[in-house]
Amino acid sequence: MNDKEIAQNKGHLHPISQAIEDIRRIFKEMGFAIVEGPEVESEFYNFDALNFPKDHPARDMQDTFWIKDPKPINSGSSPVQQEKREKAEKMLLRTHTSPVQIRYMQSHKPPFGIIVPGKVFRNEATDATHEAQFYQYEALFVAKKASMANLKGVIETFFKEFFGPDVEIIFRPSFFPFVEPGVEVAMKWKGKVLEMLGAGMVHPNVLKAGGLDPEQWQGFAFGGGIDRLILLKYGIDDVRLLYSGDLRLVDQF
Ligand code: YSA
Repeated sequence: MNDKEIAQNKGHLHPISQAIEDIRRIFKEMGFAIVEGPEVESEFYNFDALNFPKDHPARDMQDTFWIKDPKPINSGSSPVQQEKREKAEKMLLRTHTSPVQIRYMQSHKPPFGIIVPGKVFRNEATDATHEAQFYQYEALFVAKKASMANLKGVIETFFKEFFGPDVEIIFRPSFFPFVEPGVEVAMKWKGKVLEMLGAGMVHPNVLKAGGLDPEQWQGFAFGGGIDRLILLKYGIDDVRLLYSGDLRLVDQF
């Protein structure tokens, strides 16, 4: 067997796993802890606790994979038990990694900074920049004082470490119910502007849902697409190729 054949047979990490390793390393160096959360989530953590109004379009069947026929959590039939059961039974495949923000705040005392890489799911049509199952990385920082300047600094440091010092990123205003103010970060890609992440200062209602007093604590958060980081870093044309199992793509990494 020649050297090339030996190298080919050795195997290696998939580019998504490599990107997750890079993300973990870069944020660890900035002092963030690596955290995970469940992929099957409750409507409460995925939407309610994140300040999504009841009628927000993101809750539509088109965006969310709801879990069918969940098992009853108790068998009582009083109105209170029925209401509890209905609330508890609405389960889904998480549409973003943001529910881990609430879970972490509920079980940890600030100050803290966490990074959550993980799989998410959306019931939507796929194209070159959209998959129905893809990866996000979520960051949450909570302390007595936190500012948009801190948020911008952390995001810029991450992009420079991931892409190299000359990377160009665009900050522009955006809206997410769980932050105020909200921004997004985009990059130029194939003559278009491609959204890379959503971010902002944690909304007081979200701090409250996490059991924290917004008079005492401030925070910033962001959540970005890992697949899109890979598209731009390696010049891949279509996110769907990452899930195709085609070794001609995977073996290039
Ligand atoms: C916003 C503010 C915060 O304080 C914290 C997090 C966020 C992000 C929010 N949770 C969210 O999911 N926003 S998003 O729907 O715009 O997705 C975030 C990123 O995921 C996008 O910028 C994009 O990079 C990626 N993404 C979204 N849908 C995708 C996708 N990547 C591949 N396929 C899809 N279908």
